[in-house]
Parts: sequence; structure tokens; C-alpha cells
Amino acid sequence: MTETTKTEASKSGLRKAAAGGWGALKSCGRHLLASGSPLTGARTMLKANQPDGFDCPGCAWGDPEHGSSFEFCENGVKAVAWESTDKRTTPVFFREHTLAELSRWTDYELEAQGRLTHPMRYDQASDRYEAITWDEAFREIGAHLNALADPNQAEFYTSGRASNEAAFLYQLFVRLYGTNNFPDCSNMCHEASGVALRQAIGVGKGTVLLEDFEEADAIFVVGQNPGTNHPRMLGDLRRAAMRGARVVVFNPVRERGLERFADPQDKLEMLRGGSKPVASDYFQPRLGGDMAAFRGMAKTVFARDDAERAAGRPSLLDEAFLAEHTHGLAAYRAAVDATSWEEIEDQSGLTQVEIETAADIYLSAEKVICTWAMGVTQHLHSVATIREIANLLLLRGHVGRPGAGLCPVRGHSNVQGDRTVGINEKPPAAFLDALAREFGFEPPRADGHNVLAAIGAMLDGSSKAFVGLGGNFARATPDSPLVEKALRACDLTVHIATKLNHSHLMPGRAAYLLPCLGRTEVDRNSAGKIQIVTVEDSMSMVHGSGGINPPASRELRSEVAIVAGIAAATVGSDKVDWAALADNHDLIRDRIARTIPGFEDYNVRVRKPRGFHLRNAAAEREWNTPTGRANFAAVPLPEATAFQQARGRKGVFVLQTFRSHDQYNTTIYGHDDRYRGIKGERRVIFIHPDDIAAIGAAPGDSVDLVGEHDDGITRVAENFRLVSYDIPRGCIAGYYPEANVLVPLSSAGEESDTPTSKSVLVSLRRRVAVAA
Ligand SMILES: Nc1nc2c(c(=O)[nH]1)N[C@H]1C(S)=C(S)[C@@H](COP(=O)(O)OP(=O)(O)OC[C@H]3O[C@@H](n4cnc5c(=O)[nH]c(N)nc54)[C@H](O)[C@@H]3O)O[C@H]1N2
Ligand SMILES: Nc1nc2c(c(=O)[nH]1)N[C@H]1C(S)=C(S)[C@@H](COP(=O)(O)OP(=O)(O)OC[C@H]3O[C@@H](n4cnc5c(=O)[nH]c(N)nc54)[C@H](O)[C@@H]3O)O[C@H]1N2
Ligand SMILES: [Mo]
Repeated sequence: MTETTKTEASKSGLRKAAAGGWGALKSCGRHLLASGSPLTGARTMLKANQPDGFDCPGCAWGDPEHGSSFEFCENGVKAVAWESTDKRTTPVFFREHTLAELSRWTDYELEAQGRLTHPMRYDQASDRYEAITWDEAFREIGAHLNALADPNQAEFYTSGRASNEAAFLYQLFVRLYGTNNFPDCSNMCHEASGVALRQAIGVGKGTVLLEDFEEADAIFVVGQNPGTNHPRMLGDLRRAAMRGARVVVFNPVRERGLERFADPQDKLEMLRGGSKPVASDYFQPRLGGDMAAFRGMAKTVFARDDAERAAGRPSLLDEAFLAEHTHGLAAYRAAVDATSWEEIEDQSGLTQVEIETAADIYLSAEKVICTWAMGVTQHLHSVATIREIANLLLLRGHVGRPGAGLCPVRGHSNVQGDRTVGINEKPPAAFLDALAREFGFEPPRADGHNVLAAIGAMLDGSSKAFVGLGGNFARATPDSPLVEKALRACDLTVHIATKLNHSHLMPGRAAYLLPCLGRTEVDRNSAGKIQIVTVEDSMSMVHGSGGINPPASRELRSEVAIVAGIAAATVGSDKVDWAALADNHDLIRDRIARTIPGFEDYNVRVRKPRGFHLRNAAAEREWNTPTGRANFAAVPLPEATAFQQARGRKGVFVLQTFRSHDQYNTTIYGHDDRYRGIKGERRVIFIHPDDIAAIGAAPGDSVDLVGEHDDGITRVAENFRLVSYDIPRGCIAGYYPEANVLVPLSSAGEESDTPTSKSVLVSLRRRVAVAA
């Protein structure tokens, strides 16, 4: 990489330009051009999130009308352009390159080859993928799966782009086959939110609708970078800010996209080069310090409430709500009283005054929403932290009324829907009973494997087959080299994918790569009739999605058809007529409607412009918890966060791994991170200037990152450039997936079992400068 392409060392700090705006438009143009298909890309973009179009394959943020207004989103454009490229990865390409050779390419170079076009089978002798027919692929995969001694020896991974229809068929097939082994991308993502919310309010989903953002007086945005990862959310935040709502950010990193935002849809603002502030208040806690911060806010709320009541004024708490709807308040109050300000300040890294300021905003608001994402869910104590967020909102009855509520902001566009329709390694008994009734078989009842358990089982040889419905398992998971070993040790690996990635280059003894249609493409059945699929967003809205582009190759099949093909070849068609379901998605939706509550009249309701809302009992103050109420959690703060552990050891930092503006998870679109001022590179570490000095380095110097988790594994990631940044001391940040070699499989969230990608212990080793 040449010097000129690099970011100016160290001078980054806060950037002047606003998020969105002309920069976003320029960047869109560039990505449409780079996709090699500017016209298709632009035309396709106009159909994203339209009633007769497809659901944007970007994020899971809701759509206001899903139709009447076109919401512009720079990163949605990238996702669409990426899929509707003109480039193709054909059998000829695979003839020219062995997997050994392709393994040395970057993810970026692999995906840049374009869309996969043919079903391929791995040939060990030549170390190449070779084209085969779909029938051969299905028959052989079925034979391999049936040759396993036990169905629990196979792992069935799902990435959150799969539609409700594909995911429902997939889980049905896998349960008929005989296992609940469903490692899912959500295990690495919002698992903690599901676990914590089920405990607290009886449903593992958010309680708000998009409309609530129009009414809230205060919106707390915690551990989330919407400017990059949920750009359409920024529009809702900005509208809220403009009508006077407080937008309160908790983020160790000063994220440009959260500070000011120029709306590319606002022509006047664009012309004047203006931008409006988004965040009214910005607090920078230490990594993993949010539970302490929220505990401190609760402590302030209790103190203010005591004072009010002592003065004979009414309580600041929602006493009626607390009495009628909640359980465990006294124990929670005791836990808060037992937590000292000293502890709170030390763990959060915020001062008492800052926390009181945040608490006073909370107290002055009639309607409060709290949103969060990976900055909250990928820590050791994520479940406890989300319970604490819920605790605070419950105190003033902010759950189950308009303009208020809990809002985990999901990642993949259908990760929430996949769970709803049964991708779950610990399925509820009621769901299995319904499947048993509807399809006349006894589904396996034992819990299956999540992501970490699946990796463990493949590593110790107890699992021998891996099937991936989308995703890039080996790059998205921790300890990348170990996961590669796990995949290669399998008897069978199968990947259903749109583009080539590294996970496909780690074949088991038998390996298949099956190309599928993307969201943007027309899916026709054998009679030529167009099929739609459905997805569920973060607000539990379910709506239809139908592609408009011609398929990237005539050989492509839909995910639904591929799952049906494997299923028929593996478990036969006695219980389920797979071919009929694959040919008519309405029939799949009928079966979903008969097995999963909330989907009545699915086929009718999903064809309405906005689709329909899946009922959320907690949002109606019906609590499906063992106590029949919303539950307070009453636990002490963690003994030590990763930051506090690191601080006790000389030269050790806590590293969070996050996303740049030019990537979608393991898919790299480009090498810039516009809002953070990075150009043409990804191997950078964001670090406080005093920490750079403390290790005797200068901004722009290069370091190796050395893993500091004491589990006997040596982990090194080489050659990262230090970028001086506004981030708390002792906390550093770098990009996923490059840093995944440092994320240990041995460290996972309590109760969530999510890899702790936001609290990785590392030290920095200076690299000796090489003379030019
Ligand atoms: N364009 C684009 N869109 C995407 C994705 C993408 O890669 N690209 N990925 C999709 C997916 S699957 C997901 S899950 C979401 C991810 O959306 P985000 O959660 O926004 O993703 P990250 O980049 O991991 O950003 C985490 C943010 O949390 C902050 N943070 C880290 N640790 C802490 C902490 O301890 N406390 C607090 N308060 N903040 C912290 C970081 O500084 C960063 O701003 O986005 C989805 N949308
Ligand atoms: N260190 C670290 N690790 C992380 C995270 C982190 O913040 N830090 N985040 C975690 C999170 S939140 C998540 S969700 C996971 C993501 O993990 P995954 O979901 O496994 O990874 P993706 O990068 O989203 O998958 C990209 C691949 O999906 C395939 N694909 C794209 N579109 C389609 C489609 O329509 N159909 C099919 N069948 N395939 C398609 C393409 O082949 C592409 O290469 O990573 C996790 N890993
Ligand atoms: Mo995610």
C-alpha cells in the first residue's frame, strides 16, 4: 500500500464534515460504478423498500411507509450494488484457480469476482471446485448426511439474510432429519438482547414501533453506530432532534455519524451545505462500562425521588405501573443502594456529574426510548447490562406505552424473522408441539448447538458436517485459524451463497458450493409465476420482498428451492412435499400461519403495503414471564470488566472490534472509513494520543497486536497503524474481521454465550521501522 493512499497519520481527531450529505452521494456513485453495473444498480436502488420491490438487504431498521417514500441510504446502495454486479465467478474461474491459491486472496478480492453462477463440487485431487448438476449435488449431499451415525453430528448454520420462507423450510428439514443444531449469526450478535428481554419482559424482541420515535422526548442510543450501520435510523433520530427531543449517546468513541447529519433527501440543506446536530448529549464510557452508567442513572433517580417525597411532592417513579406490573423493585433498590459511586465512576469511566446529567434528561422526559446494538451485546456482562437498561426504563413505566420502550437494533435484515420462524437451538416446547401436529413427526427435543458449541464439536470431532445457509462462518467467528481447522476436519461442508468467500475455501472431505438468487432478483417458479418472500424488521413488521433484476445466472436457484432440494434428497418427501412448497411460497406461508402464532392470514396481510405487525405482548403490558410481571434484575456490578482486568496488567489494553463505513460484516466494499477519516486502509488501531505516547510510539507508527487472554493460545495480528483518536484511555478499537484472529473462542458472554468481540485483551508490540 502506498503512502499517499493512507490516512494522514494522527491528525484525524474530529472531522469537520457532517455525516450523510454530499459525501454520501459521492460515495454511492463510486460504489455503483465499482459494482460494474451502474445502471442496473441505480434502477435497482429505486425499488428498494418499495411495495412492489424488495426488502433492502442492508440493515433491519424499519421502513416508514414501505412504499410511498423512497428513503435514500448510502450503505443500502452499497449492499444493493454489491449484489447486482455484472461480474461473475464462473466454472472457468474455478478451473483456473486452486483453493490453495485462492486462500491467499483477501475477502475483498474474492467477492470482487462477482456472483457465483453454478453449483460446484470440490475435487480433492486437483484442489479445485468443479461444476456439477443440481440433482447430483442434492443426491450426494443427502447421501453424506444420511451416512452420519447420528444427526447430531451435523451443524446447520444460518446467516440473517435468509427469508422467513427459506428459514422455515430449513428448520423443518433439519428437525425432520433429527437435530436442533442451529448455530446462528444471532449467537454472535443480539443473543444477549433476546436472553435479557425474555427474562425482563417475557419477549426477546424490542417493544417499539417506528412511530414511537416521532413521539419520544428522549432517545438513548447506546453502543451503536447508526451513521454507518443503520443509516435510515439516523433520519429518525434527526427528525426527533429537530422537534426538540434529546438524543443521548453512550459511546466510548466519538462517532461522527452521531454528531451531525446532513440529510441527502433534503435538497435545501444539501445546497447550503448545512447539517443539523443529532446527538444533544454525548457520553464516552469505558468499554463494558454501560451497566455501571445505567446503575448510576438509577441511583440518581432514586435519590431525586427520595428528595421529592421527603418534600411532600409526588413520586418521580410510575408507582401505579410499578405496583401493578413489576416484580422485584425492593431487591433492585437494595442492589442500587449497595453500589457505591466510586465503583460506578471507576467502571463506567464517567463522572457522577455526567451520569446525573444523563439521569436528569431521563427524568425530564415523559417518553423515553433506549436503543442499543453491538457495543452492548458483545461483552462478558451483556445480559446483565441489558437487564439494567430495562430496570431503568421500568422505573418510570417506559415500556408498553406510545413513544417509549426498549429497542435492540438488529443487524442482518432478517435475523429477527429467522428466529421467529424457528432457527433456534433451544426451541420452545410449544413450537415443537406445533410442528409435530402440523407435519406429523416427533421433532428432536434436546437442545442443539449454538455457534460456539458447534465449533467445539467440529474441533473435537463429534460433529462431522457443516451446512451454511449464507454467511461467512470462518471469518465471522473468533479464533479464525481454529475455525478453519474445524471446517477442514469435517466429512462434509455445504455453503449456499451468492458470492465467494473464505469459508468456501476450507472444504471438508466432500464439499459443495451452491449459488442462490439474491433479494434483488426475480424468482420464478416452474410455471413462470413470480414468487415473493417475507422478512421481519427490528420493529416486528413483516413485509413482502420480490426482486426485479434478472437472475445473475440461469442456473441460480432460490434459497427456498435449494433447501427443498437438499431436504427431499435427505429425508424424502413422505411427510412434506418439498417440491410443491418450493414451487409456491404461499403454501409455505400457510404452513407457517398454522404453526406460529401471529401469522394468521399471512398471505393476505403480507401483501398490504406495509405488511403487518407481529404482536408483542410486552408492548401491551402483558408479561409472559414466570412471575407474570415485568422483572427487575438485582445483581451487583461485575467484579471487573475487561477494561478493569486490562488496567491491572502493564501494557494491556481492551480492544473492541467494530465496522468501518465501507463494509458489511465480512464483506468489504472499499477501504475507506469516511466518518472516521480513514482512507485506503483497514489495518488501523484507534487509540488515545496519551496511550500512543505511553508505549513510546508516535501516531502513524505500526504495531503488532498480541492476544493477552491466558488460555494457552498465542494470538498475533501483525502490522496495524496507530491512529490518534477521541476514545478513553486504555480502550482501543480496530476492524472486524481483520482482528478476529485475536478474539478468543474461550471468552463468551454470561448467559448469552456470545463471543466478547468488544472486549478483547491485547498488548501492542512496536514494529521496528523498515528502511525504505
Ligand atoms: N453498512 C453496514 N450496515 C450494517 C452492518 C455492516 O457491517 N455494515 N452490519 C449489520 C449487523 S449484522 C449488525 S449486528 C449491525 C451492527 O451495528 P453496530 O452495533 O452499530 O456495529 P459496530 O460497528 O460493531 O459498532 C458498535 C458501536 O458500539 C460502540 N461500542 C463498542 N463497545 C462499547 C461499549 O462498551 N459501550 C458503548 N456504549 N459503546 C460501545 C462502538 O464504538 C461502535 O460505535 O449493523 C448491521 N448493519
Ligand atoms: N470480531 C467480531 N466478530 C463479529 C462481529 C463483530 O462485531 N466483531 N459481529 C458479529 C455479527 S453481529 C454478525 S451478525 C456475524 C455475521 O456473520 P455472517 O452472517 O456469517 O457473515 P456475513 O459477512 O454477513 O456473510 C457474508 C456472506 O454471505 C453471503 N450472502 C450474501 N447475501 C446472501 C444471500 O442473499 N443469500 C445467501 N445464501 N448468502 C448470501 C455471501 O456469500 C457473503 O460472502 O459476525 C459476527 N462476528
Ligand atoms: Mo449482527
